[in-house]
Amino acid sequence: MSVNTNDKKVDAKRRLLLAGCAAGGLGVMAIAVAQPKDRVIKVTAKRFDFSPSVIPLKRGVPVILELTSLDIPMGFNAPDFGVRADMVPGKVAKLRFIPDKTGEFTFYCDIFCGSGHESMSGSLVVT
Ligand SMILES: [Cu+2]
Repeated sequence: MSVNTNDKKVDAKRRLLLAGCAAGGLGVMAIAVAQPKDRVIKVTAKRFDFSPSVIPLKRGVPVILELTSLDIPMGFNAPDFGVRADMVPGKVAKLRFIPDKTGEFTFYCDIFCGSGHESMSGSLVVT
């Protein structure tokens, strides 16, 4: 008889343990859902500027830049984040990265596109 009651106590403890594990599992799922999603920002180039020329980003939040040119082939180069891509009319280049530092960082055209090329730049503002 006494063995039976002990068994019941053990069962109750097991149930508590299982409930705790289930709750813990839910917690993990909630964290997974809360992961930052990729932000998509379209950037177009034309002689001799980028639109937008100032791109606000969040540190740690992955971003995908969708890059295209409206007239002639250009380049997009953001050396502070080690990324670059060609911007070709009629095509969209995707550049994904995660800003890992805050501040203002220059990006610029790195394909010679005419006499205004030297001043063709913009900034990534990471907060
Ligand atoms: Cu250029």
